[in-house]
Order: sequence, then structure tokens, then C-alpha cells
Amino acid sequence: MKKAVTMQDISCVGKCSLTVALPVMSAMGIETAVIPTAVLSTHTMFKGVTFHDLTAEIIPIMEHWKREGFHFDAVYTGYLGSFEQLDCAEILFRDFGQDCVKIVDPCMADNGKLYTGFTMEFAQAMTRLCGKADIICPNMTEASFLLDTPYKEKYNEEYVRDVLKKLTVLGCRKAVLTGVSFEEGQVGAYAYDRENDTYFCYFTEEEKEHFHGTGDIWASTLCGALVNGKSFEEACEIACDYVRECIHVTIQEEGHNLYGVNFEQAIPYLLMRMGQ
Ligand code: PXL
Repeated sequence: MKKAVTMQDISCVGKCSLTVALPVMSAMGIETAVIPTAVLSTHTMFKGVTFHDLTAEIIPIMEHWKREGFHFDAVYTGYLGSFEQLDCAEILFRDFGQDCVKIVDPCMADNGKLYTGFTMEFAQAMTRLCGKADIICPNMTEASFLLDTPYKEKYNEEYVRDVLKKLTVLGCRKAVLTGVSFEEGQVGAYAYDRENDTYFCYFTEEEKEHFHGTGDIWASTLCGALVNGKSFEEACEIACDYVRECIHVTIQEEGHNLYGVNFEQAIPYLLMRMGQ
């Protein structure tokens, strides 16, 4: 059985970070270990969020795992809340990142703005972790903060290709931008492979609503598909299709959640798409 470890927070309500990464990757048939970085009552789009930091547990958890000789096929980091947690993620990569795929989803911003609690200094520090990854998967906003360039709502293919090249200069092998859209009604992912100097893109029909947590579902699916032996390109396609399906299933329900998607009832679609 393939194994992965993911390091991110647990937002008790909100359908993001660990509460999607764990079920999605488990459903894909991957034994998924977790490093919970913090416990929040909800994700940070709600007001009055409670927050309990778990940073002090991270190094002892990894020390124990080293004594046990655990090995993983993938290491995937998501939402990290402090400089110290970025350092812990680097240690995770150093100690458990040999012979496995290392994915960094630099969760910190969307729609042109940093999430509550994040700063430009944090974005700057995140570039170092990105440099240690095989694959990074920011959205357009996160890419602009990583590169310290102004966020553009409208852009063309040339601009996206330039951003991708600059992202791989941080040191990762591949960068994939999510939520890329050149024309209304179409959205997808655009990737660059530094080693082969090749681009890849994939688009689907854009659903009518936007939700939180879809980036986490995208990255979890990418990770799961890669661990299960899909090519990078196919893994990107499956991730795009599954996120689209999650949104589609969500908005069909009257009075549906606004804070997260119905990824649960779209799991059969994911497994069909995976050929599982
Ligand atoms: O989906 C990213 C995410 C993860 N974790 C927490 C968040 C967010 C986005 O806002 O607030 C706590």
C-alpha cells in the first residue's frame, strides 16, 4: 500500500486542509499520515475563529517517526501558519523527502489578497520551502505574492508562462498554477517543467460559483494521483475534473453550503476518473 504524509491545519468546520486531504487521499487508496499544525474552529473566512497552535508537537512527532523508520511515497504541505512551521516543513522534507514526491501548496492568498494573518514576510519565507519542493501549486494570487509582483486579474498566456518560469527559479522542478482562466467559462491549470522546458495546460468548463477549500482538494488529488502512478499531466487533469465535479454536485443542492464543496458525494466520480 502506498503511503503519504500531509502537513496542514485541521479546521473543524469548513471543508479545507486536513478535513479534505485525509478523506480524499484515503478514498484514493493511499495510507495517509498527518501532521496537524493547528486546530481551528473553522477556516479563517469565518469571524471569531478559535485557534490552537500545535507547532510544539511537530518535531517530537517527526523524531518518533524517525525512530520507527517510517517511509512515505509523498510528502505534501498545505496551509502553514508561522515561520516556525515553515522550518518544520523543511525538516519534514529533509528527513522524509528522500525518494518521494514533495508537493508544496503555498496556501496563503486568493482573489488578490493574503488570507487573514499572513504577511509579505511570510510569503517571502514561503519561497524557500517552494524551492525544496518537486512540485508547487499556487493560485495566481499566491504566485504574485511569491514573486512579489502585482496581482493581475486579467492576463494572457505569455504572462502565465513567464510567471511559471519565475516560480521554478525558486528551485522547484515543476510549478503548476491553478484557477487559470483566459476566457469566461473556462478554468484550469497551467504547468511548467523546468527540467524538460515544457509547458502543459488543461481547462474545464467553469462552474458558476466559487468555494473555499477547492485548492486543497486540487492539491490532495494531484498528490493521490501521482502516488498511484499517474503521470503529472494526467494527475493535473484528474484534479481539475474532480474539483469541477465537486462544485457541480454542491450547487445542485438547494440551500447548499457556502463555505466548502460537497467533495464527499463526488468521490465515486474521482474513483471512476482514476480507473479504481
Ligand atoms: O483552504 C486553505 C485554508 C486552509 N486552512 C485554513 C484556512 C484556509 C483558507 O482560508 O483559513 C485555516
